[in-house]
Amino acid sequence: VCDGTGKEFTDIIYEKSVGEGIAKITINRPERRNAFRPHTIKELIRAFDDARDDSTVGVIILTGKGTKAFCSGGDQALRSSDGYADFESFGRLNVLDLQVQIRRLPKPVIAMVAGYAVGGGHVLHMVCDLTVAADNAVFGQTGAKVGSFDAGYGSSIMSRLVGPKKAREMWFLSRFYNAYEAEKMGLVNVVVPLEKLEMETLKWCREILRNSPTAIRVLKSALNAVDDGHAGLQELGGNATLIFYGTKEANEGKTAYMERRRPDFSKFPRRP
Ligand code: 2NE
Repeated sequence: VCDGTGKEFTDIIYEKSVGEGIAKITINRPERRNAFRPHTIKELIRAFDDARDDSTVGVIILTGKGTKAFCSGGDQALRSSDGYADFESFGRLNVLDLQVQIRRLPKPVIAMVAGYAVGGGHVLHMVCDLTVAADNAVFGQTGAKVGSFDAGYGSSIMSRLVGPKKAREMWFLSRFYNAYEAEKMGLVNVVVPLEKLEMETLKWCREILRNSPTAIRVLKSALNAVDDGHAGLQELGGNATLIFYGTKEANEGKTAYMERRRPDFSKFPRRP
């Protein structure tokens, strides 16, 4: 459980199942219902970076320690006039960077939710590709109650998931919804008994891992492309380039350049 720099994580647990292709990242602040501080987010970003770069990893699980909470959002005790501040004299909203990282990560990220997924913790589960919920899960946005909001992905992705009316209800009323209500609203993929949560999540991981990694990579970027605008197209376009580089046609261009000759693309078809 190291971060690759030899330092142990304090706010998260990072595990990889050797030979299976699954990485599991657990927010480890159960005494605060897994509320995050800037340091927690920095560790999460490092772990997600590692899971992205590790070609043996095909699926990533994001979860919270214990059964009481997935994540209760930003640690309100550390909220300052310019974000959340822990060991620094200025505040940060670095959870927004983490949201973008999860969204652009070319591998599926599954939120495994037991207990509360509220506030910024609710947004984190929404930016994950899939959500497997325990029957004790509770979902909601508390922003309007505690004087906060997420006007980025927290609003736009929610509106896509549950529709514009329900999204307004969630944000304006700050209600909590149980797992079955969340499933009905389209917020989660499946609800299972708490004791089966991990087993069911692993089953979903293994089903994904049986499938083509490139197909999944392109599909993830395609499913996000319209909503993510230029950044979404760039992600999708990057995948086209990645695949094109593996063709003889692309290789002819590079080889010709290296051999200081004119490229000969005449043998490559101009497909209808
Ligand atoms: C999560 C919830 C509903 C759980 O309730 P319950 O009754 O199960 O537990 P309790 O007693 O409220 O919490 C246990 C301990 O965890 C702390 C509590 O203060 C308590 O501490 P002690 O009294 O034992 O010392 N705790 C829980 N959540 C915390 C938090 N977020 N920050 C700091 N301490 C927290 C209930 O605890 C709850 O409603 N929590 C607050 C949820 C919330 O409003 N989150 C912030 C939303 S804003 C946000 O996340 C955000 C954003 O809007 C935009 C950008 C970035 C972040």
